[in-house]
Amino acid sequence: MTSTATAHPNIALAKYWGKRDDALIIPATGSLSLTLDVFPTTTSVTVSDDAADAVELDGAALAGEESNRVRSVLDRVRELSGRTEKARVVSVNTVPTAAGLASSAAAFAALATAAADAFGLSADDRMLSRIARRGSGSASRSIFRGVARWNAGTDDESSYAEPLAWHGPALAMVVAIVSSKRKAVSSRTAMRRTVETSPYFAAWVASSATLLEQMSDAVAAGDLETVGELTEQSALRMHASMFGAVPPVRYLSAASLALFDTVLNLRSDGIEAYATADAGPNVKVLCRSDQAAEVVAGLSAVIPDADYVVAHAGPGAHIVDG
Ligand code: 2P0
Repeated sequence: MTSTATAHPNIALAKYWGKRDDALIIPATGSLSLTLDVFPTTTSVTVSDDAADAVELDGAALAGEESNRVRSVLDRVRELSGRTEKARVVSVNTVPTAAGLASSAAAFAALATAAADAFGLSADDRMLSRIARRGSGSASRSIFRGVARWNAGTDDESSYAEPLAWHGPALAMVVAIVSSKRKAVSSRTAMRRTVETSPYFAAWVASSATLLEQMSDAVAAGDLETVGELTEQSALRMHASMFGAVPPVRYLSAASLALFDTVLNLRSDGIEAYATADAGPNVKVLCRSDQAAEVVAGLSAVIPDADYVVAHAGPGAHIVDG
């Protein structure tokens, strides 16, 4: 039995950074994101009689830490379905892996969806979100289309994402790619270092709780200006918490900061644009769909050597075969 699923990356507007439980991936903060319509990952899971799970990513066999994360999702699906067979997993990414473009979110959302189907587990979206979370925290949000909120929770059952309705202007995310290089420090390592060594981590956690509620209210009101301003605050506070780690974690480059500056200038010219950045130097700019072309023009005039990709709100994870 083979099942194939596709999922898309999501970009957090209110960031997840730091865990309270490393094994179950229970986050220290809730988060809120937009699932995009670009860079999907497609994953097939075949139940097999093999002695071990086999995982292939973009044509190469996966071993070590990354295959352990795949196995933790498969183990959870086996546990919930009461089955013991192994699986063959074949995954194809369309985004540069590990460059801060959320490839793991799409990958683990697709894996959870395909694996549950292959093992005959009837899982609703909340359960799929919890299963995807075991592979990568941010994957809990890519189960859902458009805007989603991951409630931090306190245990496996209470830590899941859910969709939020958005009745504001149609949203776009301009992705400014300044580097597609694999990051030097994985987000998992960087998060742990921030939790363990940054004196700013406690302030990050405390301020995130308030910001998440403010952002959820602004989403319910369709208020892009407030969502956007909070998006920038969340990103910069998250990076500030990493700057305080020992040794410091610095994903933002000079080009990233130039993009943040340019976005601020676009705003003073009346374009609703708000910058965010994740575990890498690439910058994502939240804006109205009907202003995305102006945002690209404004950014590329100042930073011509970045690549720009316009994304819109995209679909949730779904099965693509029968
Ligand atoms: C996010 N990031 O909310 C944050 C913002 C990066 C910066 O979630 O350890 O791959 O697998 O749970 O989800 C990237 O980290 O980390 C991430 P794990 P994940 O999107």
